[in-house]
Amino acid sequence: MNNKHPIKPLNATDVEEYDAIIIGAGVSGLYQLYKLRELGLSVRVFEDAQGVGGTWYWNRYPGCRFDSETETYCYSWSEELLQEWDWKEHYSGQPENERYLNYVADKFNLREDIQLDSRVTSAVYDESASCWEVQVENGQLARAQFLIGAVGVLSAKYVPAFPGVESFGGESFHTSNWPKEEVDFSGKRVACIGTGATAIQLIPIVAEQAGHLTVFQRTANYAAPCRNSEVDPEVQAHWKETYPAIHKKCRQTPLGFAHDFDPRSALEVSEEERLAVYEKLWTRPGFAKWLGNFHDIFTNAEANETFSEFVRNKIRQRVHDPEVAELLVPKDHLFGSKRPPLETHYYEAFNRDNVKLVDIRNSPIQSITATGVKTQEAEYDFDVIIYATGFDAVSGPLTRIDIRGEKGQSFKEKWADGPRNYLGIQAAGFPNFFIGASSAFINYTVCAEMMVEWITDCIGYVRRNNFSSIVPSLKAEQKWVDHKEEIGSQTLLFSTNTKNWFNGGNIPGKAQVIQMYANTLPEYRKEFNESAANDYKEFVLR
Ligand code: N01
Repeated sequence: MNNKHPIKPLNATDVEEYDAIIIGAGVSGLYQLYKLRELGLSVRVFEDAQGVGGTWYWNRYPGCRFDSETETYCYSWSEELLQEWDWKEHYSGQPENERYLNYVADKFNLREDIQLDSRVTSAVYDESASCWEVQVENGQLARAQFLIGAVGVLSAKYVPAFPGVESFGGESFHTSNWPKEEVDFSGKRVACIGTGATAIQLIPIVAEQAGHLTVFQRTANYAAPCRNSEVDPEVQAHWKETYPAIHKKCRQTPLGFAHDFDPRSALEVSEEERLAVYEKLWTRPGFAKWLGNFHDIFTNAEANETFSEFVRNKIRQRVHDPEVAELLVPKDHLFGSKRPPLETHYYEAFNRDNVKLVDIRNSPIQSITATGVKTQEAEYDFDVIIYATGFDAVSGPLTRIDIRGEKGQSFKEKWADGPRNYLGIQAAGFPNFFIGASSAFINYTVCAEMMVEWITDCIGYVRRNNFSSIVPSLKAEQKWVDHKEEIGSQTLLFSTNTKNWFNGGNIPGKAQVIQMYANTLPEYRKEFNESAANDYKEFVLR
């Protein structure tokens, strides 16, 4: 319960009325607005930020970029947009991604329905009227039959509760709340806490600018070369000619990308052949090393170990100091059991004289002091501390809003032991509330588009048939939760042995369960389609 913003009683007089309210103007929210307007609905989007873009608005730290191939990570839903927009890089950077989403907002006149700087603090379902009443931080109230939480999966930042965080006298930033103005690191003593995908993008750039950079690492990661480059005009033209085929392929591959797994097992070829395959994969850009690899590195630990060891040796070759190299070599998990970060000169940063790696696995951070960081073994002074410490993922962005469903039940309490929903899209007891953030992993854009389109069709069905509400049955929800667990237990990526945001293990005290749906995208789409084709029979329509 958010005491700072107590829920106002329903039936207040100054309440705005819409058909649908969307929380969030990121990749999902913008497309959802476009689709619901197409359906003829009056829509209001409330966005916390001062601009559109979601992830690509907030994460403006140096080095932030797509970790996925640009031509497969952009919107696929407007041929006109695809033809108009020229991408600059194969792994597009944050500034361009933010410009792109602003261009989308302008091109489709979306801004008139978006209210920026408007953080939603609560949403209460009014059973008698089958509608939601939403309260914004400024006290504004709005009601709508449908509520869509397009809040993203990685938007609730996580800062560990180190004692003394507030006492630090220098500048400090969380990577997902980075200032718009350039941060000047020149001559400064900088700390970076965390070595996840975000830190791995940021560290090489800050290392070049800072007087000195100290990196605090708890867990080493398998970072693979991004091999980003500019898009040649011929490639751009080819994309434009073949976008329908590129995006069709993304919709058909297991993980939503234009990569194909090698159908062989890593264990059925000779060691010589296996190494030759790995060397070739290593020269390719992006996720090819992961998603173009032998298929069983996803499911078979022995097969995966052959590639994990290959990557460990690549790290050892790049880092000059053998002790530092060994610290950077992951030994407690397998390659791809977390989404592998893509890097540019990450390991070389640790060869610089002005960069120091501090192992906080064996000597944890005890506190943040007025002047820096205190570990079990030493104290360090800094001018700047960067928290690259990740997110309370998937459930965090929703549970920080006080959402109340039927009979006043709290969404936060319902999800206390992990996400409970049907199809990743609706929760029993919360009619007309749709979770509009990617609930399958890997290519978030492909998944987000699929969910937006399903939600739109579902709302269209409800309205055409004069129903007032739709909500999954408890039975359907339980079946889905069990199914999600079973599918998740079959892949190394979601293994609960590895503590990461996919399984809630990165947040102390958070229930460790699979947060997302680990099935292939075609299977997921089939489940969506079947549900709609069967007149939403797993749902209660009133
Ligand atoms: O967050 P993370 P991230 N003491 O949770 C450390 C997406 N993404 O922002 O591993 C000390 O991966 C933590 O240590 P450990 C992508 O999907 C996409 O980097 O828990 N350290 C870890 O090193 C990615 O998966 C792009 O031991 C602490 C780090 O903080 C997701 O975002 C780019 C700590 C957090 O790593 C999240 O990545 C970047 C503590 N108490 C990110 N608590 C694209 O390119 C945490 N840490 C699209």
